[in-house]
Amino acid sequence: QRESLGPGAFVLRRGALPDEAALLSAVHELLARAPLRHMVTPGGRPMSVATSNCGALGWVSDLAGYRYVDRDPRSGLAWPSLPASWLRLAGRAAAEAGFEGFIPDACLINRYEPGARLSLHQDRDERDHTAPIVSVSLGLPAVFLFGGLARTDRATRVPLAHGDIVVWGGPARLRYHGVLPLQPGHHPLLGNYRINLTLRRAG
Ligand code: MD3
Ligand code: FE
Repeated sequence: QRESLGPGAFVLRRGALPDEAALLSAVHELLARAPLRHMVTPGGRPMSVATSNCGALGWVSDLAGYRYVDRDPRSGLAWPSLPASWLRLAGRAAAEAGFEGFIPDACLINRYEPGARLSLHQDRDERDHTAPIVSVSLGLPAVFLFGGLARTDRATRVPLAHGDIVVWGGPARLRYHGVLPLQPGHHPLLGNYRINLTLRRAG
């Protein structure tokens, strides 16, 4: 049931399906407290993906750069806590992929509407790259681009559907990755959106 995407990267297809209702109700509660927003890249362009966070730390981007901060810059309040059930889900998924003892302290919530995309990048703003990242896909399907350690390495395309969990760690942790523009569609629980949760150890 664990499918390898290469060294250190594993998909647990539909692994979050048993928790879909609880995950979505928690997402909606969290987003009421820390609303989605289109962050601006250091180059000054608003991202097509809308973002929020929960956990002790949250990822932000603005004209000054990318970083993790302990407060939502919009409200000045601490980010909402990471739900305990998400910690358990992330720990269980990481362990299934061979990464024991994963305790995330940050979760990015990314929302894609049709046309939204994420260009190839590395996740290197976390302090310790030995911890894996666990991602949970909800709603409309997307095509994930999985590149190499250099930006110019050829990327493979991985379809990700509602409920899929992916764990990236070890030799996969610093591989370039992105998401192709979301195709329009309708999902019974999320309408025309895709939501991706990425659980990380940032601090
Ligand atoms: C592979 N998000 O928020 S999650 C991101 O679907 C991000 O929203 C995408 O990339 C999304 O930074 C992809 C999967 C993911 C996350 C981190 C990775 C894949 C990764 C780090 C290294 C390699
Ligand atoms: Fe990323």
